Amino acid sequence: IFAHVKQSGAGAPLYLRLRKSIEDAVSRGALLPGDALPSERDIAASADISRVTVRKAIQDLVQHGVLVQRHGSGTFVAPRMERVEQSLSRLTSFTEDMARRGLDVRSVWLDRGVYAPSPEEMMALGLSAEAMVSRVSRLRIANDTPLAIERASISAGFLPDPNAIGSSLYAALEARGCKPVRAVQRISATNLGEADAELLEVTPGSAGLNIERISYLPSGKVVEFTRSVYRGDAYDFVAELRLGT
Ligand code: 16G
Repeated sequence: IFAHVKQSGAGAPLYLRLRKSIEDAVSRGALLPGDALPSERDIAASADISRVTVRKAIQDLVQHGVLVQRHGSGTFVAPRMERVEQSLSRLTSFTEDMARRGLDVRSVWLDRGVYAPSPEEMMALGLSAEAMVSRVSRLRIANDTPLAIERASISAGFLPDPNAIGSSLYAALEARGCKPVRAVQRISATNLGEADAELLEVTPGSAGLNIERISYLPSGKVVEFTRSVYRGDAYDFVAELRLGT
């Protein structure tokens, strides 16, 4: 892949020629989604070009979503991303949504614990200042592609021990007899900040969707207040509209 970079694309800057060789290798399948790229040093040596040039080509490809960089573990060919079409009219959990599509679900815990509620949580969940709140923050991953960061707040009255959740929050709530039956969801556009972009393996500033979900028990009590950031390049939210008055 790298040996003939210098002989290719005469006249073009070297980093563009390297970039083209990597893109070609990806499109003809010599490099597959998820494959690790050799180190900058090794690429520089086999192509006989400087590491600065290699870095520039790699950064360019990361920006264009061809490669992804994972902190500490290197550079990989980006997993092929099919957009997820998500209905806006059914109340489902991430686990259910992904299972229905036949995708493997994984979560990385970012935070779980019981805290004194923030003013925002008190408002959303209707809590008094003395009540406690269980926070469950996870990076949600389907088939090895991180899709969303979800930060859920649940009144500790409904979920006293966030450590007792297995892989699904809704399954845990259902087991405790407090599964939500209705939710109000608000979606707005955002540009991902550094930290969220790194978790979602996209370039900082990429498009994202902020989604806030407040869900209710049959009694009308709020059970969940979740703020999520979804990858803008991964989701289509679909709603059916009917002519109304
Ligand atoms: C969904 C919900 C989230 C809920 C989670 C539970 C959105 C934007 N978010 O992803 O509010 O907490 O499902 O999933 O739809 P789980 O049962 O797999 O943990």
